[in-house]
Amino acid sequence: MGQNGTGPRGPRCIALVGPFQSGKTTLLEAILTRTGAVARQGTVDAGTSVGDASKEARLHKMSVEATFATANFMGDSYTFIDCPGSIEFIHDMRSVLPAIDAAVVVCEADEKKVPQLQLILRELEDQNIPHFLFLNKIDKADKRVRETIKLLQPASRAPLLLRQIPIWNGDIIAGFVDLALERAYVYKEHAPSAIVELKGEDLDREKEARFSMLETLADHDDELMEQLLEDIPPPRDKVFDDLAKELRERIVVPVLLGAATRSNGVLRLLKALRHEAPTAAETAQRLGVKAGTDAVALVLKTFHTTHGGKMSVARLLSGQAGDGAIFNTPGGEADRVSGVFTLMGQRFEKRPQAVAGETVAFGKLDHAKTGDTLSTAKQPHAALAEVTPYAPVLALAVHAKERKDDVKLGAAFTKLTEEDPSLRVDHNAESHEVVIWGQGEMHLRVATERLGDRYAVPVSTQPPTVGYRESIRKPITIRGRHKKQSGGHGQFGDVVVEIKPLPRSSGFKFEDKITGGVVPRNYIPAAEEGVIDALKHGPLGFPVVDLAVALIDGSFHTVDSSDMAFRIAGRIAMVEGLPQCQPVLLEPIHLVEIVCPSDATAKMNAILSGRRGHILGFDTREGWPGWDIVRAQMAEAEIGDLIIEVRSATAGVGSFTFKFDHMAELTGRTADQIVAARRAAE
Ligand SMILES: Nc1nc2c(ncn2[C@@H]2O[C@H](COP(=O)(O)OP(=O)(O)OP(=O)(O)O)[C@@H](O)[C@H]2O)c(=O)[nH]1
Ligand SMILES: [Mg+2]
Repeated sequence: MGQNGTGPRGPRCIALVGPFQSGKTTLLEAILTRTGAVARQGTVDAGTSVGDASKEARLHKMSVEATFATANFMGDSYTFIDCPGSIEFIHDMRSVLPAIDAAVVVCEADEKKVPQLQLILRELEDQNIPHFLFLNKIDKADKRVRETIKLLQPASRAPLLLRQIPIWNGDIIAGFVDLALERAYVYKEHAPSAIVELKGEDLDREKEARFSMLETLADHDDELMEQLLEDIPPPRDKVFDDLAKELRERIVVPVLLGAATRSNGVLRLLKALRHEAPTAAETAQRLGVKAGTDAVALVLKTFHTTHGGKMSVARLLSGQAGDGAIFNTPGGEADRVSGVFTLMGQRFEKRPQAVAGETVAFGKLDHAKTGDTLSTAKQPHAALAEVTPYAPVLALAVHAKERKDDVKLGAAFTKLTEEDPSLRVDHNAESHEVVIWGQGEMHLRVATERLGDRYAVPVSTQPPTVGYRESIRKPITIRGRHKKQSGGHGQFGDVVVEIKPLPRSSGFKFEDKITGGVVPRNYIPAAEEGVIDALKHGPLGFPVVDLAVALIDGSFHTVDSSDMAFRIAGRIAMVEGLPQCQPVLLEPIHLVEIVCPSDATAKMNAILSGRRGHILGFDTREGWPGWDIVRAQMAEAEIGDLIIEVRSATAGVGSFTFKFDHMAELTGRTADQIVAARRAAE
């Protein structure tokens, strides 16, 4: 298949990915303008882009979810997916990757963004997705492109293959030479570049750069290697075939240049996608979908729209699906399509049935979730992909500002987590808080904004309650007596208990050591209940753990004793006894593992120490050259907003996981403050 091949190649699906703020949304805008899908190129800064059209994206001037837009280019339909660059919203990118034909990694010549680039390339490498690099913001270039490639190369496992070299006019890049076509172009603002004659010094540089490109290609093509060694100019079609083949096999990462704001380099990018990216049929093959009459689709994103209800954006990988089609979900439910739509950012346009390769929104699939493989066959189709969200790192307790909205809030949470599976909502039975877990500060901010704006439930938030406990350090024996004589029937219960500390994680043990029936058998469970009542809220204000209580003595009254009286007596013994047992605060300690670029490791150590962390050591991160992993034990209270510091010390790429390890005693000023805060809150 050469560059001159014409005729339609079928629908494509291409993701625009890359580090934060590298120009993905701007590039989408340029592509939509170039292909005639929009009349005038909008900008992110003026809030007129198709990509960042949601209220939250406009507000923060950044992409906060995947945006889909379908355009036509040379007779084929292309759906572009503008993915957010921030690691906090990376799940939207990870969810769409399995179904795309190729990705365009938009990046810039910025050393600080190399770890982010590495993170994104790793996702593509792990999922075997062919990808181009689009070196954007070339209008601001202050380095030689070759130097930039050297800077970026460590982020990629496959060699970066320079496909174009710049033509400099003084300090400004005025155009480029396409090394495959051997043609020179000068950039025109918002218009296709003009072909110019390739001559002089540019011609010499072209020869050298082209040779270097061919050498890299020849590493995997013996025939080409021979031609190079024998100085035979390889035919142009052969070069294009090799470029396409090595891209698809992910042997190389072709690099194209451009400036999205000026629409420079966009047409060449589109042509490269047209000629070199795998077709939908090839992608279906990669995913193991057999071509057939049954429709098979992968759900890439779920939206809840105000007017159209639930929309499931899916790529159809085989067959056809129109209004009324019935999809089987992995859960075995039958979902009926109610409307098929083409997407243009926030706009959904009704259209006839979709065919294999197209990316569309299906209306009102009640059960389908993001990540589901849907099929119209009788049996559910094997899952084409499984994308598990990263473990969340930040939590907020959320409640509706007005009580009447509580039910509405529950429904809103369901929709919110359907739209974004990397959010998790937990109900804390102990603190009665609803806690929303997410991937970072901005992620949670956007989630709470959406609750207010999209779902009309204004909420307030606060840091979630830490699971403190308390225990005792000294044993004691104490009597609890409940006696009341009011009118007719009295109440009488009387117990003596021995309270004693137990080792950590022992919980609570109750022992019945009554002899001679001084407390009748039938009242003993009630006395125990009374003890347990008191443990829910110890003298410091927290649940009491790691102690044993033995019932050793007591007395009763034949008429006035009752379960209730003994329960009260049991509680009295504890309420009076516990404060005398040297109560001590316990706090949850977690094992934390931070991953970060190695140059930030020292900073991580400082952050951990500053937060009462106990550093256990650090290692190089396996399979991640240039990254470290730092392990520490850390109090839950200090982990609360740890991610904010970690991200700011690592240009947004550091992260961590944590799991509960043990409860530890906490004394001194910090403990006093926690107890005082608890008292004040009661
Ligand atoms: N000079 C210059 N600026 C650009 C270019 N492309 C984008 N920008 C600017 O870079 C900033 C970020 O652009 P976006 O398109 O929002 O970047 P993004 O990659 O979509 O950002 P996120 O989605 O938030 O990761 C904006 O201020 C753009 O105007 C370019 O080619 N040249
Ligand atoms: Mg964007």
